[in-house]
Amino acid sequence: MLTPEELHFYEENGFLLKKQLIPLEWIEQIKSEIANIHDRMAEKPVEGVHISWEVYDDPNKPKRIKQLMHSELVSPTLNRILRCDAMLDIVESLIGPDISLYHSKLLLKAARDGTAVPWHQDYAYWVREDNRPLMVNCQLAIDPATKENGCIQFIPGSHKWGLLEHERKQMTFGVFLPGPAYYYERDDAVDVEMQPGDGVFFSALVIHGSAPNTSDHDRRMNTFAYNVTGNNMAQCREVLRGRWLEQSTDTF
Ligand SMILES: O=C(O)CCC(=O)C(=O)O
Repeated sequence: MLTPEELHFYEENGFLLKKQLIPLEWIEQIKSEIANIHDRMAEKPVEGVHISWEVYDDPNKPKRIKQLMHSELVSPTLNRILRCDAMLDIVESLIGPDISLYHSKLLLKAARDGTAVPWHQDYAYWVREDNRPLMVNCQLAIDPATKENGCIQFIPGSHKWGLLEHERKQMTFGVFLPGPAYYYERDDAVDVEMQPGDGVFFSALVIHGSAPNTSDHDRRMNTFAYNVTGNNMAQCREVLRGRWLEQSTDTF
């Protein structure tokens, strides 16, 4: 559970870093479960998993995954983590006791080749009439995340600005805030550097993005997105905790 100070920080800033959220043994298991994932997915897709590939001008570059949606289907340990008490206790502090899985995705910003994520609010993707902006994300570090390899960045307090107008393009992370470029450095942004096992929780409305990976080190992260059960139920994958669990048939 979160301390009153941590809750206050989240309410004021729209994000909160929890150091050592998940034990390192579990992170090592994830690493072995996703070893060679780029080549494996290029060779043989897994049913139910949706891959967004990096797009390069250079046709000789190897195929690299930008985002792997429904990562719980490729990593049993991610599937275990998304429902573990260490995770759900914090989610409960942030959105209450009725928790559903919205989705789980790997963000595999590959060494040298991983591209930027433009500034956006997740709710710009998720907004629907039957979907209030109640969701919370947890981005879990599998590798160290640094400024050089493109750690996540937030605009503190921007979750209080409401949903802003976004531009839309037919591409992965194709919903983004208008600006001088797809991604650009902002003076009002804070970098959240992380060690393996750390997790950063953030609101559906906080503005975030990340720079390209200019280092020789992969920046593999997994974002778990949780929703209040009953809020846009059609988009949720599974009821995880709360009074709805007994009533539900588990998956949707
Ligand atoms: O991978 C990143 O740096 C950003 C990911 C993101 O936008 C998200 O998890 O919602």
